[in-house]
Order: sequence, then C-alpha cells, then structure tokens
Amino acid sequence: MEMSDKTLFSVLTVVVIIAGVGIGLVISHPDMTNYAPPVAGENNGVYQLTLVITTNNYYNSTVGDQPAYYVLSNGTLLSSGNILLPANSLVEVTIINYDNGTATVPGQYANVTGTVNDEVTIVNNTLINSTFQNNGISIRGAWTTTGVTDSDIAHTFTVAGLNLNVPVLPQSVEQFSFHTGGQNVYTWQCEASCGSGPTGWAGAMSTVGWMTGTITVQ
Ligand SMILES: [Cu+2]
Repeated sequence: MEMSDKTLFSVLTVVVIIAGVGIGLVISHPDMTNYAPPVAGENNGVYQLTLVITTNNYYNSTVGDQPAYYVLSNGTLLSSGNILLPANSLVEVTIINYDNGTATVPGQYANVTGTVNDEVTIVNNTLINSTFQNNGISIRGAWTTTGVTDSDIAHTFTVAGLNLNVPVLPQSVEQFSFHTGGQNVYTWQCEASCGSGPTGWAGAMSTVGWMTGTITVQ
C-alpha cells in the first residue's frame, strides 16, 4: 500500500468511527422531543403535574398574543397539546396562572367538580384577596373551596370525560388532586372564553396546545 492510500484509509477509518458514535448517540436518545412517560406508582402512587398559564404568547399577526397552558417538566415549559398521565393513579395538579385578566364563563364552570372532595386550594390570588386598589396588596393566603365567583375566573381546566372542572382565578396558584382511572384519551378545554374573535372562542380557545388539547391516560 502506498503512502497516500494509507492516509486515505486512515481518514476513512476516522470518518466511520465518528459516524458510528453519532448514530449510537441518536439511538440511545430516541425521543428527545417529548417528556418521559409518567410511571404509575412513583411517589407512592401519586403523580405530580404542574401546568403554567402565560399570556404573552405570539399567535399570529392578526390575533397577536394569546394565553396558553404549558406543562412544566424539569424546569422547562412544554406543549400542553397532549398531556400524558399514568393510569389508575392519583394526580396532584398545580396550576400556576400568570394571567391577571378575567374571561366570560358559564356559571356551571365556577363550581369545582371531579377533584378529591370537589375542592381546590387557591394561593396568592392577588385580585380577589387584595386591596391593592386602595392601600397596596394584602394577600389572604391559601384557601380551599368548592367554587368561586363566576365573574372572577381567568381560565378553567375542564375535562368533560372525567367530569373534572377547576376554575382558575387571575394571578393564582391552585392545587387539586384527581384520579385518572384506566387507560383512555380525553379532551381538556378551557371553558372561559379567553381567545380571540367576537365570542372569544377563536385563537387560543380552539387551538390544540393553547387552551385545549388531549389527555392520554396510559
Ligand atoms: Cu382560557
């Protein structure tokens, strides 16, 4: 073998090794675009789901910004378009809502249904519990309730198939638990008309990953 052939062989060998390492990395990380599927039985059968609602999400040039739900996973906001939950588990949900506005909602959605004890615990509701218009903010603290005033709702987290409904107050942190049951696919929907258009049901309200999506119980 001449010197130039040896050099070419060496270069090809290095290329093959590098490509092999690259392919190995891809195969060992087959699904880096989604969060890890939940495992039932972790944490004594309790699964933690944290949802975050933000308002300054660019929708398009006509509508502008719209509110959206996200799944908070390992410190990262991920799409709420398909929320994965473990079957036959108790899910402890925390909703962190940064939206300070209210939206029109049919009165029935002011009631909490489908959660443990039909209750939600609400923390830091700066609009309802504050006196900021007069003397500065005075937060009352956490309170547990089975319903709220329908004129003070920013969004809801509603899963009709599970009879689950939780009204979300402006600028609040809310916590509740519910049981997932067996494997199934449900639709979740915000029922407070927080989207665009004449009825508020366009834009975010009718777009998967914004104010609606699926829940896959697996
Ligand atoms: Cu909403």
